Amino acid sequence: CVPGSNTKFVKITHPVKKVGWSQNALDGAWRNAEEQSVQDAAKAHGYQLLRTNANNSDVQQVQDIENLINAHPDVLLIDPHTEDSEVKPLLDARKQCIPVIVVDRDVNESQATPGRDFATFVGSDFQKQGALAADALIEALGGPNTNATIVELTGTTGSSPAILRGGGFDGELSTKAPNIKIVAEQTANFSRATGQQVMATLIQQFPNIKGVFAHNDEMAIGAITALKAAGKHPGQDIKVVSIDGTKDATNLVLSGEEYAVVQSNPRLGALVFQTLDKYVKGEDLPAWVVQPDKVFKKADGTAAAYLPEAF
Ligand code: GYE
Repeated sequence: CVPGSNTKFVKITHPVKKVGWSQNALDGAWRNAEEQSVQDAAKAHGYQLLRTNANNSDVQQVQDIENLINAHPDVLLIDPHTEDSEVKPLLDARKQCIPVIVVDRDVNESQATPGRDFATFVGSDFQKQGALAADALIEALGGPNTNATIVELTGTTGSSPAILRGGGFDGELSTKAPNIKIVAEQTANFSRATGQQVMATLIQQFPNIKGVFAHNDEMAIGAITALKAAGKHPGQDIKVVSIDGTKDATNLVLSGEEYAVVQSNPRLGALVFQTLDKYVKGEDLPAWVVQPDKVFKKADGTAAAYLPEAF
């Protein structure tokens, strides 16, 4: 690879010592657990980790990645805030012969291709998570023939988990239970406080809804607070399902206020560094290294069994 030559695929031929890591935010249990697992895995491998935190800002993350490129790491790990915004600095890394592994959130693969522009994507199947959440909510509401209205609290607009969880959920719902209608889809930026605010407004507008799907646990927890403040009884008159598997949400499943939590395992570090090792050895990588996830409910004992390892 010759820097500036626009080489299509960067193979590293020297041992890895310095790893750049661009984190999109550190704003809650999920991201803290992910961050910890990346740091632990880097340490276990004896790598130096150059860390940045973009605080949910695309402008900041683009700058962070450019700064990391200037520090000449042997490899760069990027967890992009949104699908499109970090494509440009990712391609800049490639031009500087620095291989990139995309972690957790994907980039828009019509603009950057795994195996050519970056080594691979390591992360969960967000679309499947969305479909699993729909299956759980359908079950909670009484099955495929149920007539009901629900609302969807979406994650950060333009982020791969928000796009794919939304698509997976909406597709599964409309095919499996066409009479359960989504009356509002509104973003709450993966945030508990925003989830509470948005739900407080939605429950006034749509007092007869029977279900809530939140793209992450934090928003569901905020929504449950708002629903109770509005006189609703989550778990009884309104069923709530969300994604992540935090300790707080798993406890709400056990207390009955949430019906189910779909896992999105944040502990990606070990898998990322295993993948990096394979890459350094010259092994062919798949375009996507999938992190498998489960569903946690109260009735079947899965939530109680999972709780000790929740984050
Ligand atoms: O669901 C959310 C966090 O990218 C899958 O980011 C991750 C999401 C996670 O803010 O809680």
